[in-house]
Amino acid sequence: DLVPLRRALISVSDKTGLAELGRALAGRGVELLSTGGTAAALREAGLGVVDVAEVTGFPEMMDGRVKTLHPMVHGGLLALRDNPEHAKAMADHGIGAIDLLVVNLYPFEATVAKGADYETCIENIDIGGPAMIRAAAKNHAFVGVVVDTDDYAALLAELDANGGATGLAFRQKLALTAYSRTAAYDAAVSGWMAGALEETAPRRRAFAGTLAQTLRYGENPHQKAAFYTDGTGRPGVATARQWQGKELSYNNINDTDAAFELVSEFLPGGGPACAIIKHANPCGVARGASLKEAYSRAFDCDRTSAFGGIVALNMKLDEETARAIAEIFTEVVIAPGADDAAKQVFAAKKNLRLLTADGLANPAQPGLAVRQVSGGFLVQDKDNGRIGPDDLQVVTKRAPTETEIADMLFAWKVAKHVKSNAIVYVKDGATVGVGAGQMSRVDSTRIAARKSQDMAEALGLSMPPTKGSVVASDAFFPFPDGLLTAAEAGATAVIQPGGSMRDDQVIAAADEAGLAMVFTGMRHFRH
Ligand code: 93A
Repeated sequence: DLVPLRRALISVSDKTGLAELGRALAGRGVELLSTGGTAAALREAGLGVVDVAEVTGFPEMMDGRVKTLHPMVHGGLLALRDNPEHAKAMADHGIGAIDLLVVNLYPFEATVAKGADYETCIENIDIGGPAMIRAAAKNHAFVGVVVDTDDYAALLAELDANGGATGLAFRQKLALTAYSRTAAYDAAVSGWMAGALEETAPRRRAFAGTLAQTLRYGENPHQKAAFYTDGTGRPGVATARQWQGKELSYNNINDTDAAFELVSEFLPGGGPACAIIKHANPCGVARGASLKEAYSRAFDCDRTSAFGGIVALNMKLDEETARAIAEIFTEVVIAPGADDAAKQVFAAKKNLRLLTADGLANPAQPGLAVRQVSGGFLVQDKDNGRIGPDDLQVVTKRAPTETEIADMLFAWKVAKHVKSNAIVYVKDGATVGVGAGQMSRVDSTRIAARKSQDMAEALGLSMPPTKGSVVASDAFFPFPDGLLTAAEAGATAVIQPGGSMRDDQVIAAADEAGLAMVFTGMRHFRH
């Protein structure tokens, strides 16, 4: 199954490593064919190369839309070398076998990420490249196909190990990578068109990702796992730069994403903010006069759970905040930048990973949320619903104060990022109790209050921090019991979607307890 490499077609948009590859192949006696720009770059590197136009007998035409779409190319890629009829067709038409295809595609994803206009995006849809990649991959019994500049070194190693030939197992692996690439490429085009046509996103669109990283394991050590990127290049864990610490795990990536998405709800214009995440749920979120204060206040919500947590900040990490974070074991810190002095503080903490993102995520940006079920995928718009003060409908006799409104909106933003049933108590721009992931809403309400009591004991406070707080519920209270539990814990105001059959009873209970309550008309389930 060894195929000696005699003739290669190279057509690449990303010219990284091209000259070196060309030189290495030429040095092994391989004949090089190339399209315009690639051929020019190879010649510039002093290499001999045959133009594809010479092979096809047609010039590249229509702004390059038609360069390689020709039987002289596709016949050379697709012919079965051991099939007499195929061999005869090659001989009859003077088609030469192509043993290796090296292609990387027009940068469609990067063009979209740059915000290019419709026409420019269309021009960056590669047609000839994917056609050749799919042809070569289909014929991997005889042809090798390389679609990633990172695979050049492996190709050369394979040739060296086999006296200038490639083995079947290697070509099969390349073919798999090749089809993954063309699938992800077309999915990017499909996703872009769905957005450009302003269709409701989940309809008639494909989605796929590009393998970014093989992970050591998945959620548990016996599960294999990998990280795929969607090509949008948005600020977040997928594009962040890691400064130190060992490789992120599956759970780290999941939690870091949750932390960063949550903290991005708090624009820096409103002051510093910090979110601490544990097992994808926030265990503390706060604003502060300084970043360090925001961190300390978030930490004080649930000091026990914050141990081994993930910290996200909405501003550049500074030295004093880094020092405060470094006092306990923290898995990951992510921020839109970090001072040199802050990096210095973490340098001594070998196990702490520091990530810097290129800005914050845009919580209002449309996107997809995908989840797997047996036999399929559930696809929906990302929950980018947001509300402001004008969306609040006061339903109680008492209207909330300005401070209560500010805290309610804060609590509501946090509740959106807490697994349902979500209950979030907030006081003065800091969470003071978070109840997450319970099957009963009243349990979440109790647990959050209980945690606040625990913190009061731990901090030596005379009363639990929920005293004088506001409370947010991600979905309506179906009965008054949850609301009354919150009132007992000391909450003075409630924010919730409303819409229960028993809203009347819940409102009456709120009035009786002297609470102010607002309805948002929007629900934030997160399961
Ligand atoms: O416009 S195309 O879809 N038409 C083609 O026939 C074709 N053949 C190769 N684009 C085509 N390519 C692409 O050109 C390759 O996928 C590669 O990305 C690019 C290399 O062009 P150049 O060598 O001129 O830089």
